[in-house]
Amino acid sequence: MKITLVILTLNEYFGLKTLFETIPFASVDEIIAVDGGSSDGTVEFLQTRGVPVYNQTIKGRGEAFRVAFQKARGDALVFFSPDGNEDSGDIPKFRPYLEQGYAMVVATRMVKGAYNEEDDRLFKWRKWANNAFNLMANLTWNRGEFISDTINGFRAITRSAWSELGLDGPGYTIEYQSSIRCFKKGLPIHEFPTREGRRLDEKIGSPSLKTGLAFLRLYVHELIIGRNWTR
Ligand SMILES: Nc1nc2c(ncn2[C@@H]2O[C@H](COP(=O)(O)OP(=O)(O)OP(=O)(O)O)[C@@H](O)[C@H]2O)c(=O)[nH]1
Ligand SMILES: [Mg+2]
Repeated sequence: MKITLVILTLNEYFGLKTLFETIPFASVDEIIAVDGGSSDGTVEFLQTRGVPVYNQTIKGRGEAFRVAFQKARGDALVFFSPDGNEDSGDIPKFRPYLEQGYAMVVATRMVKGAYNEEDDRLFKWRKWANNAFNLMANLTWNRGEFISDTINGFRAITRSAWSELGLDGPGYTIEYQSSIRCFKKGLPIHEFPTREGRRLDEKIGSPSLKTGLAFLRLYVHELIIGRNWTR
């Protein structure tokens, strides 16, 4: 099975500079980047290291997934965000499960043996909100084994699953939608525990309230459309 590693960037020069050399390139067959309009040297950094960078014409992470599937040649794509949240050492862990036939493989921050960036805080607002959305998706659509992290971006999706799922979700909802539609179709998902790191720079990534409302809108939309979407 050919696997493409997709680096997703929007002004991640700082993280990339720190993490790039830690990426286990030999564990994948192709590496590309999809960039959402960086102006901090991210694109130049990747290009000088031989990584083809595809620029989005439409903004958002959802669109980045769509561009990735248009441009990559792999049978499955592993999505990696080089901002410090994701452990590059986990990249080789996706392959065995993809080769076993799982449609989607997710690095989970929500099981025993895993770590969520808020685990050492008293008030884990983001984690709790994620767990609430996660429970809603499982209770509404999942008829298989409970999935603990329907939202995390660190995941792999096969090309054949992608073509069935017809994902059109905007921005940060793309992963939640990918999990929901796998549930609806009964496609098999496998999770392995990961340790979520801190963002390497001081930037704030996804705005929590706006992203939460977008998740809610997506959940309602998926309730309304059921299994009727265009592939
Ligand atoms: N290609 C592309 N990448 C994006 C876009 N928006 C965000 N990203 C990247 O997606 C990854 C995750 O985004 P973040 O903003 O860190 O979201 P987050 O992890 O929920 O937020 P933090 O916890 O603050 O890091 C990062 O590597 C971003 O650079 C986009 O529109 N296009
Ligand atoms: Mg992040």
